[in-house]
Amino acid sequence: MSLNKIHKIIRIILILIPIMVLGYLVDKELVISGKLIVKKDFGHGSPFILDLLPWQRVAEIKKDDQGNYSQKILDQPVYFDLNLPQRFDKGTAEITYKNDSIDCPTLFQIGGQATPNDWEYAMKPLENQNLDQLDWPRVEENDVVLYEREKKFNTIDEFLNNLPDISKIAVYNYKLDYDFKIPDYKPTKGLEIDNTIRGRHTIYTYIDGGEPLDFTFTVEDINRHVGADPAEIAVYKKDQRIYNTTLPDDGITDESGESSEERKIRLLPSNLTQGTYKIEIKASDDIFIRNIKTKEHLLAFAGRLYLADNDEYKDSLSDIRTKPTTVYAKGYKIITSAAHQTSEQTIRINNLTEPNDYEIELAEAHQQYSYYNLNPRNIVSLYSPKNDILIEGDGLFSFSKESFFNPLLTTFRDESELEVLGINYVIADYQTPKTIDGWKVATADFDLGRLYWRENTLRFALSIPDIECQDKKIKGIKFVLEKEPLTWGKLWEKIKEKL
Ligand SMILES: [Ca+2]
Repeated sequence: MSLNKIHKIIRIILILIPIMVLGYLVDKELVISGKLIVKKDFGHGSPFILDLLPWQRVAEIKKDDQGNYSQKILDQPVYFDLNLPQRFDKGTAEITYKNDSIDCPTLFQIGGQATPNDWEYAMKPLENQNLDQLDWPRVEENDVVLYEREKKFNTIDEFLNNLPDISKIAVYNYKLDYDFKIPDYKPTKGLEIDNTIRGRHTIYTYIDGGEPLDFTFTVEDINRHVGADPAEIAVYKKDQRIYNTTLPDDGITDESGESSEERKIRLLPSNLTQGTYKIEIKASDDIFIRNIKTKEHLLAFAGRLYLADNDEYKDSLSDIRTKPTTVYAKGYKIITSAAHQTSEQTIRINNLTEPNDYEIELAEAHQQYSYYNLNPRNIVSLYSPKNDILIEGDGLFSFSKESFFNPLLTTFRDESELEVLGINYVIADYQTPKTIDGWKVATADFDLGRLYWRENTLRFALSIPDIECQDKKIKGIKFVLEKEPLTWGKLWEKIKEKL
């Protein structure tokens, strides 16, 4: 080879290197293929998947005899950030972990933060041993599994097209499209709730074809906390938002504790068809709903009910009532807590005549006290002498037996409950984790467009509700991220943006 030729080759190489480096950097930034895989093992840091937080809830990272690094979770939930060069449309999370010394069936979930509120996560199952242990005949298609007490359907479609009575179906991580109808429903003159409730609530109601959906909320803002307190009320049919209205802040944004005049907000969407409607009230704890008047007579609060008729608020609300309240509740777990020291009290479940009737002493404010309903088919009464308590749970609450109704599907929890509830079918979007070299590998898919992005960062939570009775170590976190691949035209636009 002549010297000239060698010079030429060197020159070409010298030109190619910066082009390749530039290409690599551009691809890293723009992800031209549309696909990016990021991983964290616990032996090394990752620029994409940050450490588990808060540090108090995780042990030190340890290396085992096989050279695997892992981190034990001491308390839950723990969080981590996924820090990406840009936004993606879809993501599959893959968690590699071990369950050691388990004394309870494990439930392990991952959630993506879904709104700016740091408590709102879209949760997906990683492992549910209660479901893994269900030994009914099953039909599996793609990621969906249908369990049948007695074999009847051969495909998922056959089941969906011939849907049995929804009271016989339990769902798990599955959105079942169904219409809840009350066959003998008759409109009445409506109802009025003259109890004060505080902050955000979700209400279910029911109308027939000719009946209007008509609600009037009387609202007061007690201005205990700094900031504006708008109240947004939205109406949903199935998951579709069909109406919303906002009551702006009362104009007082300091924490004077001075309440403004009562204001009314009316909800009257038109042209609605028969069925169940969900009313979501988004408001801070400064917002007190003093009264609800409606043309409907079925009205159930879901998940949360904050009773507020207590002297605690008499400086702000001179006409606050302090009469005891009875709430009717259905659900497996009912959690109560006193909001202040002055409202520490003893709650009564039912009349104390049956073995499952109960008294719950709310001995300490803010502490949660749980009641487990052994027969979740039954409605229990919950008597609060002083109010100013937060009632939470997986079920529904109402202020009278007559207004109670349950339009919701049963969520699968464990097999023992299925018999009591008369459930014959369980449908789930779920896959049992694989076991590889003694470690479990579980995946969950996310529609990243539905999660809350801060710049190019997403936050995830790992939830293990029964952490006390198990020992869980995480060895790896991986994400497969996807978006539309970049075409040459789009690529040029992106490059121009960067220039
Ligand atoms: Ca205000």
